[in-house]
Amino acid sequence: MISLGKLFGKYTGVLRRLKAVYVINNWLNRNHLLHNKALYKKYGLKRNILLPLGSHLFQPNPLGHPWLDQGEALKKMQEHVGYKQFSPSIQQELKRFVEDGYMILKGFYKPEEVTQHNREIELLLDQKKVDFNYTGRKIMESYKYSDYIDEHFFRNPRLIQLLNFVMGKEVIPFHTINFIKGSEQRAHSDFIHMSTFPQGHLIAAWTALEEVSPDNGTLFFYPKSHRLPYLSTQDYPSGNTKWLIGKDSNKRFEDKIEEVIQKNHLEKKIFQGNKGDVFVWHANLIHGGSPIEKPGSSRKSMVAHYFTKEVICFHEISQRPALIQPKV
Ligand SMILES: O=C(O)CCC(=O)C(=O)O
Repeated sequence: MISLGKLFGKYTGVLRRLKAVYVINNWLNRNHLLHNKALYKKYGLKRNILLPLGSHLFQPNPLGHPWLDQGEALKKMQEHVGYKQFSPSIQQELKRFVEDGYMILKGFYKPEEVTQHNREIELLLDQKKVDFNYTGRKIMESYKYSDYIDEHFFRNPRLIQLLNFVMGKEVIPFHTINFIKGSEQRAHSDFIHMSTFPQGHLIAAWTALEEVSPDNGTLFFYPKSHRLPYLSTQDYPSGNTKWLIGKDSNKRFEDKIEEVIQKNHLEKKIFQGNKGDVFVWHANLIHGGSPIEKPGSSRKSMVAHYFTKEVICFHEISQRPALIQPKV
């Protein structure tokens, strides 16, 4: 499948900002957008499926949020027959997800599974099947080239079962990002990058593929920030025009998030995972990567993002419909 996304992997120039380029990419990948016809109809959106897409085209619909973002979520969850299938420790984490916006799954993967995962990444890099993208830190979509990563991690049945329960719908595995060193990414919420209508139908699972410490760059996050309003490109000066994505839109979004953190006096926490631990976060949880205190340290990790079925999936920051592609 032709994908400008792949060609663009290392490209940082002005074409990245041209909405027309994305429309061409949408046309080239139109088979992966056809399902949107029925969804646009369902949600009353009169728009060609190839055109740019953003939050400004939708009327907010809180009734469409996932069940655990609705009133009395804790009570409803604890009464749900599915809740009882989970161990007491997972049940505790599920409560934490509702109240604080994240879950910690200690020792979710065995050390030997993680060792094998790391071997697969090394091999894929050696064989040049994957590479770092333009950020210099992210290896996108390793699952497409490794059955092991796909089946044991991205589509791990125990993980999928848990995510389906949390989201109250079947999840759609969207993509994976591997890191060899810490991201040092500023505070953000993923929802601006992977957006849905109705809002909130996204969840992320981050796996520590080696021990994480301040030396190699922990994850940081702000408990309860998931309950703040979702931010869109209309909530900060994105610089978007009819034809272009704003030059510093992402930087300005992250500046806005800083403001939100200050204004709401959010408390920062860090996660120092061990090899095989999984940290799951809510679509709107503010998080990022702490600075690497010991230069040159590795911090192997993988984050996987999951949309849910029956919602419109897009990228608010670049105003694109999401291309949900099968494995090649
Ligand atoms: O791995 C990290 O350091 C942060 C990753 C992250 O913020 C993200 O994937 O959204």
